[in-house]
Amino acid sequence: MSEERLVLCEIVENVAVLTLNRPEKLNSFTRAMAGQLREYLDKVVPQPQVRAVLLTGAGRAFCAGQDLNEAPTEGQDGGQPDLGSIVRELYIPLVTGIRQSEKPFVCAVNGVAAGAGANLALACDIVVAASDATFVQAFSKIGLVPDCGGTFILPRLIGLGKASAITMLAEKVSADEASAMGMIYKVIEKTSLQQQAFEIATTLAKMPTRALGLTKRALNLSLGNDLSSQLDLEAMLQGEAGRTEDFKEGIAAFKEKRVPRFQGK
Ligand code: LHQ
Repeated sequence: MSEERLVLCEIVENVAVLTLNRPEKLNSFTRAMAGQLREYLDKVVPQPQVRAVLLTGAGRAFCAGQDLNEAPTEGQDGGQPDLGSIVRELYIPLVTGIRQSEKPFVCAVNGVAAGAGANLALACDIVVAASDATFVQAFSKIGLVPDCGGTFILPRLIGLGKASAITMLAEKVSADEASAMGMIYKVIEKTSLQQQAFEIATTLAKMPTRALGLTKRALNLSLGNDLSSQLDLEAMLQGEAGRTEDFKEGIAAFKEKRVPRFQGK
């Protein structure tokens, strides 16, 4: 990993706090920054002491997407550029890393989230945004198509009509509008965003981690399943949840009328 810390990572109260850290360039993604985030997703998030993840940005932006100074307009041989290989190498591992992780991800969108930055935020499980944050599907403005799963998740979150409008027009969507259309969970007053987002993450980190992970798996698979497959899947996952220590603790705490102490096992 390079010396420059383009993504900060600290583990606090079982929460891995990942902060995109190129504030002077609105945390836009260079290859190096994407590599550092991927390394944390691969090596830190799976650690047992990490029971929730909080993703946010340093400075006034969450993330302005791909660093356009690093976006090639021609290939190495002077021919056509291959942006598809950049998407495959840099971005697909980030989105799959978030979606396939069985840890809950909270995203605190602290300012503008544009292009790949917007869709990376939407890949997280619980997305909260500062009252002055904005979301821009900036791709069409530069002749590109949405990536990072935007064409998958947006129609599911906000419906095909609104997804078509915001991706084609590339208009800024305010945090309030994003919340009203179901794109994000909620809007938080700017000054308390980080504290409240951290509280959501620590709440998750004290919950039955395996059950949350299995819930995420069920929600992921629901996007492609029919009802009967999903009902079978739920039965299978309930079987797995029922074999966890946290289930035993949850039932014991209920019977003893006390607060459960979940261990994430
Ligand atoms: C930036 C960027 C940026 C570099 C602001 N890059 N410097 C996948 C595969 C391969 C190739 C291409 O892309 C992709 C996926 C994608 O993500 S495509 C979409 C890429 N992102 C964009 O098109 C967004 C470009 N940025 C903007 O539209 C605006 O900067 C937004 C709306 C994000 C914020 O506007 P303002 O608040 O007015 O800030 P600003 O424009 O003044 O930017 C501040 C600085 O950040 C400025 O640098 P400077 O040295 O002049 O102060 C910008 O150049 C820099 N910056 N975004 N993506």
